[in-house]
Amino acid sequence: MGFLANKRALIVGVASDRSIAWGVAKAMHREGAELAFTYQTEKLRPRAEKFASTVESDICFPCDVGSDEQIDNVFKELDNYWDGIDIIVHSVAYAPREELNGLYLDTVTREGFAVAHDISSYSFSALARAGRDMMSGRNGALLTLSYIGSVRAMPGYNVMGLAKASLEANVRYLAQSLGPENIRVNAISAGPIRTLAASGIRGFKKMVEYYEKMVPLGRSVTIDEVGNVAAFLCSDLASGMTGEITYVDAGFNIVGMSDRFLE
Ligand code: NAD
Ligand code: 0WE
Repeated sequence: MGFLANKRALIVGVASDRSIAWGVAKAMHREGAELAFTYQTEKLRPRAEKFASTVESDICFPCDVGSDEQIDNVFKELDNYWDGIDIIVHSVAYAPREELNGLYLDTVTREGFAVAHDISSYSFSALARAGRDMMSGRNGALLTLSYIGSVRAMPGYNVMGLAKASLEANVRYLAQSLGPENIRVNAISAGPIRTLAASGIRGFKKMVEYYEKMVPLGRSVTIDEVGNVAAFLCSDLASGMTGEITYVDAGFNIVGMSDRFLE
């Protein structure tokens, strides 16, 4: 029996078979969890339904996380299928594309700042609030995805770095808020992975090349490697962990200088 047997998980953020959320969904399914999915726009609905079916799920709801109404609706609808929920995975980020290229100070705007923080950080709290009643009394777990640009200045990540810093603080405050209800809240800080969110980012290929030279493992991480850690963090195996930011980055965050530069 898998270590997520009898667990029910809502996965927010599958857009393609390269999505980190898809790696999470596959790992959770393998470990025995029952899954439900949301999709951002109607355009993505057929794709979401196809992905759901490959992990034996027929539960898919629309959810733009910028809308409280749509977030509330997800849990109203879910109530018709499940009597409770154990896991919510938040794998969503957005900032206006123009603000992810060039120097931070040359690109940041009041509007872009607000949108980035709303969609990439506040939405995690919004999901936690809306899902709280269905999660109570069952060793629940919330998980989100972050990036090291939250704590180090990285070229071009810009306002997203500020939004991820907010998201990571969000993890700590949600952990403190929900601890008394035995709901744990954690994040994975993943290394760069070529997903839709990374496509069209200027210099992304060069960034991955640099990263592969820097990291102890000498290679990038995969969505399946992130998915395995996600499944663990949301399982009872991690019952003593909350408020934690766990790096799944081939060791990037611990390196000062790579030996490879002396070769
Ligand atoms: P992805 O494009 O596959 O997923 C991003 C998801 O965000 C998509 O499903 C998209 O529909 C969703 N989204 C954006 N705005 C939304 C909104 N308003 N409402 C609902 N959904 C919305 O890319 P990904 O790389 O899998 O990104 C998932 C998470 O992983 C993000 O939080 C990202 O910051 C994080 N992350 C990515 C990397 C990387 O290099 N790819 C590294 C570390 C962390
Ligand atoms: O979190 C991310 C990307 C999130 C993201 C991606 C987009 C592209 C499309 C947020 N908003 C948008 N808006 C769009 O219009 N990553 C960790 C991947 C990423 O993005 C970068 C990176 C890395 C790594 C942007 C600049 C520099 C590095």
